[in-house]
Amino acid sequence: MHTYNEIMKQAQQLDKTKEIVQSLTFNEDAVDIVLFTGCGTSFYLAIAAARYYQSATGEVAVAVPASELFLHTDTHILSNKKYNIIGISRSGTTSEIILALEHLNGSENIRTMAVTCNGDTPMAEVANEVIALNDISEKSVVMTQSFSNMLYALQLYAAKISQRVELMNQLEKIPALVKTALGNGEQLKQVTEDLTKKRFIFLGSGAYNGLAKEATLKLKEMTQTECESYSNLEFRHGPISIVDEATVVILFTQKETKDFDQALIKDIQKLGGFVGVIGIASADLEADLIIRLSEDIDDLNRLVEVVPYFQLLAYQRAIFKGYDPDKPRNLTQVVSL
Ligand code: F1P
Repeated sequence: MHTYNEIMKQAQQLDKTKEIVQSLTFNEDAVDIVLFTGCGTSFYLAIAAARYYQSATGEVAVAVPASELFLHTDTHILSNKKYNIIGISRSGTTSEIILALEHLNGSENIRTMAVTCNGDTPMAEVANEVIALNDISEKSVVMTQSFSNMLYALQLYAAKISQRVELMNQLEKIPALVKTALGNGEQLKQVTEDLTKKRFIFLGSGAYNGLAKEATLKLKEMTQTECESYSNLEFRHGPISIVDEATVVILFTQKETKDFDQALIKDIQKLGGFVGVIGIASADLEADLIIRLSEDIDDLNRLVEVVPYFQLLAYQRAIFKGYDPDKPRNLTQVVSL
């Protein structure tokens, strides 16, 4: 059971990741835009990391799928701006990420960084800087601890660049919080073991939108369930029409969404949908399932604490339905063009 072991051992890896990032020195020369890129899970990670980076440092940060950078370069890259392009890839060998970095390398306005679980790859070779988490060698096809660890590494990187000690202090709590989260999988069983539920929707805004997208991918990869993700309040603008008794909506809440959560939950429940909430939630919030997280840490710093919940949701659902999470359908560990 590689997938299960890799999920359950991610807290220990986070401690190692912290040491690695803390031991590195980074190029801090100013750029106009920090662009995060990757494919699949690594692209969803890029979305969360970009939102975190911009909020932490006050610098402009965007996320673009790696293939877009060589297919539609002018759509994404301005020749008169300076970029730090941060490529994310567990394997460091995915075709599109290498093509993208090779395509952009050489321009005097662009410097690159690779964030990977393998520092001995063409991707790491091509980049100007590298964060290599070499201890993570996932056997599983689906990305689990590589996702949480590369996201954590990029949060620590942003905190370092910003020189904001309070961010670093909060991020240091993450390995312990993830350990606790990994012990809370039981709470998900009323969803994972209910086969009348056929459709899953994950709602997350800001940096949590990247997590919502990654949650859909985990469930798709491990259970082939059709699922969707939206920014929380976007859901009412059309997609809500698909809600019925077979629909589960998992809502990632944050301080900023608090005033809007209850009405959204009620609107979904009125249509027969089941709503699970993960995050800070006031004592009077009503939903079908609430996984209440402590307020000791800001929502943006706690991103990685939320990850085990949706990974375990996908894993438990796969096991309950009789699928083997180690052998996801139609997938390979590395995609080559
Ligand atoms: C990215 C990725 C994964 C996906 C599958 C194929 O790989 O697309 O998101 O789950 O396993 O590879 P990488 O570039 O991060 O190695």
